Formats: sequence, C-alpha cells, structure tokens
Amino acid sequence: MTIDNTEGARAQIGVTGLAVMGSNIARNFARHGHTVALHNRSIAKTDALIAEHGSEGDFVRTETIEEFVGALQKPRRVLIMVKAGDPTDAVIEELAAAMEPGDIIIDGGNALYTDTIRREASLRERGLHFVGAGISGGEEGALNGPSIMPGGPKESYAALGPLLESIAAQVDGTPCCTHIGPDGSGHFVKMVHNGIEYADMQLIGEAYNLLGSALGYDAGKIADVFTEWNGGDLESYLVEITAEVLRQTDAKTGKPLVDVIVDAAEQKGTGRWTVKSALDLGVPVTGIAEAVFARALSGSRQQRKAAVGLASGVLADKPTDAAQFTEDIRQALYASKVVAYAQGFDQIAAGSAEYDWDLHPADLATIWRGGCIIRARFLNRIKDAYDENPTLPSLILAPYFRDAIETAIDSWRRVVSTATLLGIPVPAFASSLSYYDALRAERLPAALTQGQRDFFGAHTYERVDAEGKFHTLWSGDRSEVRA
Ligand code: NBP
Repeated sequence: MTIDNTEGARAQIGVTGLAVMGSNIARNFARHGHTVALHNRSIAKTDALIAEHGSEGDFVRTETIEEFVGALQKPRRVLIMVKAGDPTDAVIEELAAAMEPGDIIIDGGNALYTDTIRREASLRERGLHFVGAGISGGEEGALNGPSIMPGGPKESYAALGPLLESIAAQVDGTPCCTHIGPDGSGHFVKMVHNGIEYADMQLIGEAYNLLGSALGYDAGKIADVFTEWNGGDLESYLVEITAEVLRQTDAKTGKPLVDVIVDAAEQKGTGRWTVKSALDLGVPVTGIAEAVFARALSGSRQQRKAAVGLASGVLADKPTDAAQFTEDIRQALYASKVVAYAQGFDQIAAGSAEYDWDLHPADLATIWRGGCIIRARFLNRIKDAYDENPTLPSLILAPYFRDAIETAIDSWRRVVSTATLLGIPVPAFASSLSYYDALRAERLPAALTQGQRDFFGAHTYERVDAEGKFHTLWSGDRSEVRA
C-alpha cells in the first residue's frame, strides 16, 4: 500500500538509494510489517518500486530529502544504499542538514572502513548517530534475509537493532545481525568477509581446474563432484552455486556456459582493500592475497596471450586413481579453506587491537552462518572454537581444525606437488600449505634475513641465548657488540 505523505511522520525506517540492493532491502522491511519511506535521487526508481511491489507492504513515496526526513518517526532512521564513495558523502550531507540530534544515519553500502571512521566522527560532532553497516548476501539476500554487520555507537543499536534483526537471515532462531563495535568496525569486518570470499572462490576455482586438467572431467562431471562435496563438511553457499554454474548450458552453442565465459576475473575492490589493510596491520593473509593476485593475473589478457607456449619442462603423468585424487582435492580444499578463515580472523583481531574495537570472533562466525556469501556449515565449528577459547592464537590451533588438517595434510601435499609436476597453477592451495608449514616450523630462515639486514644496514638482531639487541661489526673485525 502506498501511504500519502500528508499523513505525517509515520515511517519506522527510510531507505534512500533504490537500485537493486536498496529496493530489495526496502521490500524486505515492508514485508516484515515496517512502514518504509522511499527516496531516490531520480524519482523513476521510487515509482518503479511502488508500481511493481507496492502491494507487498506500507511504503511512503517521497521526492525531496526534506519530505523524506519529514515522513520518519523519531528518532529518525535512514538507510543509505547508494554507490560507495563520493555519492555517499553527498547523501550524508543532505540528510544531516535535514535531520536532528539523536537521529540515525546508516550506510549500508560497501564503504571503506576508514571513510566510515571519518564520517562517524564528523556526524557525532553534530549530535547525529552514524552506523556503518556491512551487508552481505547480494540482491537475493537483501530481499530474503542478508547478514548484517552494523558498527557505530552502541546506543543507536537499541533503536536500530530490532529493525535490522527482523529483516536479517535467521539460523536456528538467531538473527544474522549483531552490533559489531564502534565506528568503522562493521565495514572493516564486512571487508574481511569479502576477502575471505575471494580466497574461498579462488580455492574452489583451483579445485575445479584440477578436476578438469588433471583428471579430464568435463563441467557436468565436475558439477556432480561439487554437489557430492556439498553434502559433507564443505557444505556452503559457494560450493552449492559452483555446481549450478557448472551445470548451466549455453543456449547459443549448447556447450557448458562456463566453457564460453572469458577467463578474466574482475573485481570491485573489497579484496584489494583487505590485502592493503592486512599489509598495514602486518597480518599475513596469504590466501586472500593470492586470490586477489590470481584475479589480476587472469585479467592480464595481452601478457597471457603472449606467454602461451612458454616452456613447461617435462610434465609428470596424470593421476591414475581418479577417486583418490578427487578425495585429495576435497581434503586440500577444506584445509586451505581453514587457513583462509584463520588468516581472516587474524586480521579481524589485529584490526580490533589497532582501533580498540573489542571485536568478538564468535559473534562474527554466528552472523556469517546465514545470509552472506561465505555462509557455510563449517562456521558452526568456528563459532564453537571461539566460544570455547575466545583468545585462540589461531583458528588452526582449535582442536577440531587441528584434527581436520591432520586428516587432510597428506592429501594436501599430494595435490600441491602433483599440480606442480603437471604444470597446473594452484597459488592459493600452495601458499596456504606453505603458510601452514611456516607457522608450525620451529625455525624459519628469518634468522638469515636478520643477519643480512644487520650486514647492510646495521639493523641489529636478537639472540636465542641472551636478552637485548646485538650488532656484528661486519666491516670491522666482525666481533659482536650490544646495540
Ligand atoms: P549502485 O552501487 O549501482 O548505486 C546506484 C544508486 O546510487 C542509485 O540509487 C543512484 O541513484 C544512487 N546514486 C549515485 Br550512482 N550517485 C548518487 C548521488 N551523487 N547522490 C544520490 N544518489 C546517488 O547500487 P547497488 O548495486 O544497489 O548497491 C548499493 C550499495 O550497496 C553500494 O554501496 C554497493 O557497493 C553495496 N552492496 C552491493 C551489493 C550487490 O550485490 N550489488 C552487495 C552488498 C553491498 P540514481 O538512481 O538517481 O542514479
């Protein structure tokens, strides 16, 4: 039903930015019994939403920002769903000028968390609450239940939480939405979520490539393998849709669709942001970084074209036991996935410490169980691991995952070595295994690095048998001095 805006301030929530995400979230609110004020820069999208879906609930049609703000109950709650970046700043400025202290502005776009920190600080000075909310699940999730990661002032969650929780995905009666922490924490966590998503997709891609290139399986047969895997520990949205994509036939050629799609992966930027932030925080998110670089390499089309035909060296024979190698790939995928999540959670811990956010990993695992792109059965295990030990040094050390990797390790090594001997690229499988081997090593070659740094730059080193810093007089008599 469309409510005449002359009826006064009666909407519980307003949504501005009615492209695919905003219109689906507005419909989700309305379907849950909330009256929703609608606004979009160009009125056409507002009218289209009302014409096509106006019967789904109570919508208030507005044209100007003043009219939009005037249609809202106090404290006013406005969700911005516009293109991230400058458009978000422009919309915030317009809204802030029309709103009053105590009102709440929520940015549900994919904002860079440092922008959210800046915006929150500036709006706080004006008495407004600003909530940077990561929203995952794509357009389908927005309509039927996303995973929502709202940051910002805790007080604002009292007025906002019940509304957001009502439209979020639910798992075992628990909404996939919780207050994450102050200022930019919601968008930070969403960014790392997307980084993990990149790693997960790359790992699935490597498994698909191995099944095709090492075992000669066609798309349909690989789809069957993924469907089977989805019945076990690997059960997840991404594995499920992988089978669907692989099973799709191209209407024009009759071939599997995947075989006619150009093999150059694009990216919108959240994976890159995750890696940049990890570099600043000094957290080795090797799986995520390999995934971002793998997309970049796939997109270097001219270079790749020029490099086709470069020497491969002598390649090994393909595996003869297809069932065993398929199981090896499944195990390698699972173990590498554990590493990707472990690294993502390490980054979240580092961000929490850097910005004093007091983030709770078990809460994140809980709200990622449904609605979002990385939803997976295995998030229950992550939640259990952090419930049991909230200060776990690494997810890999939780008993369940430690055992799972112990079961997978031989397969994992076979997959990485076989892929290498066959000349099949597996950057994420290989770097995850190297990360694991480095983490468990008693000694690393970093000792030599420290020696080199001291040699050319007098950067000093620590000793295994004494406290303090030391320097060797490399260009003198090579005796050691305390620094
Ligand atoms: P888009 O990111 O394509 O943005 C389109 C919307 O932004 C339209 O409503 C447009 O108004 C509005 N807009 C622009 Br562009 N510039 C504006 C300005 N200067 N002032 C006011 N409005 C402006 O929409 P989307 O794909 O629905 O995504 C919305 C947000 O949600 C983005 O931040 C996105 O990153 C995030 N997100 C998207 C997904 C997804 O799966 N697509 C998932 C999760 C999060 P107009 O109609 O007048 O041009």
